[in-house]
Amino acid sequence: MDTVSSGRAACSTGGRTKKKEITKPMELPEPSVTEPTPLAEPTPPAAISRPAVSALITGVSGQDGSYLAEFLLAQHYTVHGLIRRCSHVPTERIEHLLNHPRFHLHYGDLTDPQNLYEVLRKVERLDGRPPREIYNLAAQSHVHVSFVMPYYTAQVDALGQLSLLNAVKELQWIPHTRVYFAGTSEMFGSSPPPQNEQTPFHPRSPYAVAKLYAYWITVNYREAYGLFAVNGILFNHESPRRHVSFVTRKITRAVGQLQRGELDVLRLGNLNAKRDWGHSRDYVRAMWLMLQQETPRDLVLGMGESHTVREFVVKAFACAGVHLRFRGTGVDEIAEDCATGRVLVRVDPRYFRPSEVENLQADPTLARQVLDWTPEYSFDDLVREMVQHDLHVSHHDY
Ligand code: NAP
Ligand code: G4F
Repeated sequence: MDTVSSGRAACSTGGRTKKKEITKPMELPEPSVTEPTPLAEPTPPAAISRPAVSALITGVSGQDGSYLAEFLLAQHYTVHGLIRRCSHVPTERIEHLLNHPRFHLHYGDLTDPQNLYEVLRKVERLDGRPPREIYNLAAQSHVHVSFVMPYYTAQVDALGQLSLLNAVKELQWIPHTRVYFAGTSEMFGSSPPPQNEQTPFHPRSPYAVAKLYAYWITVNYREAYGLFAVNGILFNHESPRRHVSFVTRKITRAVGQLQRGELDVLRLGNLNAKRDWGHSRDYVRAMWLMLQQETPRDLVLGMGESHTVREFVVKAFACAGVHLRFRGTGVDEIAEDCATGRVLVRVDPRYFRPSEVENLQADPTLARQVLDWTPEYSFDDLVREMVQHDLHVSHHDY
């Protein structure tokens, strides 16, 4: 799979460049991270000018977490982010926010319920009240990796949500706090498209099975305890901040690498898989909208159109002025530059999955009605932005 074959560890910090790792370790600004030893004690709640609204984001260092933090800060929220303690502090996507006066990071891990509970208490102490919104975006989010690490994936993606919901309940925050859970179109798995809120689930990976547990435990806490908790069932969304182990960013990064002579050929798995790809910026806005509704409701969010991986490849290369011609079938399929005949893309079975999700296409009718949500980015806009970014930035691997 991508993370392994590129010589990097399978953990989500693995995609970052060596250059960054060997330079002086990045230091988090002291006041922004809660550490085990007492820091300069934060201003007591009574003395601070109370923020109107505060939110906690788990997975704040990820693609969606970083865009959501930006979005909420722009809406004048105080934003608390849960961040993992790694040997390499994973703040590349949120570096520009680290000195923001309303942005606070707390070390934590979804696999540690006690820690999660303590972080929540700390957030309450800092703000003088519970956060109004919690967005649980943290996950082992790579489908292929979930086949290699199914137990770990279940701990983070399934039990992590249980720990979070339970902490909210134990802290008696249910009347005050709304919870968003990052569900996924992967839960539909082999159910034929278009998929909407009525479509039966048929997960095809340990990742999707774990997310399905989290989906149902969220429904259960809503029904059993009256918690305002919702599942966003989101189809694929991408951006220049997407990790390079996902197919879109792998492709757009390769367009730049091939042009700069840093790569010989792009090796991909299933070119026939279809996905409904949108832009992460549009989707984090929808997450927020879901928590602003009068009643909690699980919703499908997607563009309503799907494209094969092959189509994404063609469009991405075309954005860089390279026109491809495909030849052959199955593992012998290749794509060559029409102008030069150079082979630029090959199929590599190492990227095939033990069980695949072949066709995802959202029917987002309900969400568009309920949330009045219209994506600002088209599929073409998305591909263009990602390619432009990767043509000009060779070192930002995230
Ligand atoms: P991502 O870029 O992979 O980010 C995942 C985040 O979770 C990172 O901040 C990561 O921290 C954190 N994390 C991983 N394991 C953790 C743990 N044990 N404890 C605490 N934090 C942990 O994912 P994304 O694309 O932003 O997606 C956000 C969420 O939406 C995920 O739950 C994903 O499964 C779900 N989702 C995504 C899509 C999509 O197309 N993007 C679609 C549907 C659902 P590090 O930085 O330390 O690795
Ligand atoms: O980019 P992908 O790895 O994303 P996938 O599996 O659809 O999962 C993403 O979207 C989900 C929402 O539907 C999220 F829940 C999940 O967290 C993640 O964000 O793969 C997309 C498709 C697959 O069919 C895969 O088999 O592309 C195919 N593919 C073909 N070649 C490849 C490759 N995928 C990857 N990662 N690498 C390849 O070389």
